[in-house]
Amino acid sequence: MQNLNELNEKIASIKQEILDNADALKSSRSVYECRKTFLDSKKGKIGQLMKEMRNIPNDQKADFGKAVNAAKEWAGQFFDELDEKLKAEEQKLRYESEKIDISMPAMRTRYGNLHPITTVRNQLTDIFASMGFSVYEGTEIEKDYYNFTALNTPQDHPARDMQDTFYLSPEFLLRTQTSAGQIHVMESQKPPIKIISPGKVFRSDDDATHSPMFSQMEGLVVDEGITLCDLKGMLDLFVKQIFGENTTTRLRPSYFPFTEPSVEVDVSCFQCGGQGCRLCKGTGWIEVLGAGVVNKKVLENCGIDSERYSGFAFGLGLERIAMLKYGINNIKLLFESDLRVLDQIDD
Ligand code: FA5
Repeated sequence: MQNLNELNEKIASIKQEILDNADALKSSRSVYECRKTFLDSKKGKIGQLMKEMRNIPNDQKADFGKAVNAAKEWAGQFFDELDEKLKAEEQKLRYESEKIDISMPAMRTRYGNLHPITTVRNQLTDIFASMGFSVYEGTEIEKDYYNFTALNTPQDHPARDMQDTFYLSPEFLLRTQTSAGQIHVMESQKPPIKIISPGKVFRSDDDATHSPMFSQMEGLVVDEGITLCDLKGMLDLFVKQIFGENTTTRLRPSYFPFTEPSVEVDVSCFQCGGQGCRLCKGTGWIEVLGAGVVNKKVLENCGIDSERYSGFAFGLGLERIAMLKYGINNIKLLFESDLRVLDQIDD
């Protein structure tokens, strides 16, 4: 380039090129790229015009510089306006796409709930706590002595066959009943004693209503003058709270080595009110727990004066109570953690 005229022609053609390109610029990003093509101080088409300064006669240099700067300013303003317009459109589109309809129904939030066994255990604990019972938690691994011998079930006693036991060694086993806790409590506390002992127990037992691992809750009361009547009165109160006001109890003779006399406790069927239905197998009664008056030999094994003190004990299966309460016909459903089942049981 040799003079101002040539420069003006060049500037005019660059401006025209910018205007021609403008229609194709549809995003602020493309405006940014195009701006660089023309205005980048080193490689831009307008930026490079300044390099021509050295070929221009001295008396035209000032005008040349002004003309290039004016072109720069014009192009800068042109791109700024285009950029502003496109950014405004882009923001509008983004707002449209992110718009939230606050009148739409909310997405359902899933809440967890307690497992039915935990719920039943908490309910029973609350009921017994309100009657003045405190909680003793034993251990799942027990000595044979606490699980059997001290409970008046020595080696080769036929009653050991009633519970198929997982032995860990000749001395240690997985407790088969929370009754083992009775001995620990009576060894360490003096009467009056009033405890419940919930926990997991284990037996080699497996069908629709029996599981190798299940939960029991033991109850033990020892004091002066305790009789079977106290047991019956307490159970009457208990079953009304857990199964409903109209539920009554019935005691049937049974056998446990650690109670004498021993009873099975039935409740009147809370589904049919005693008329007979599928739940109670037409009998009007449902068996819920084993109980009895603490055998004198057990008190003596624990160093308690059996002439002065007497007691009652009971033991129930928490899965059995949960199955009755929630109409579950297979104990496995309680251990499979199938949400379709558990979701239906929310007390
Ligand atoms: C006992 O375990 C006695 N210790 C209960 C007891 C305590 C009697 C104090 C007297 C005084 P039994 O073996 O019947 O008794 O078990 C009690 C309850 O545990 C049963 O009624 C049943 O509901 C539940 N149960 C027994 N075996 C299983 C099993 N394999 N799976 C689920 N529940 C079971």
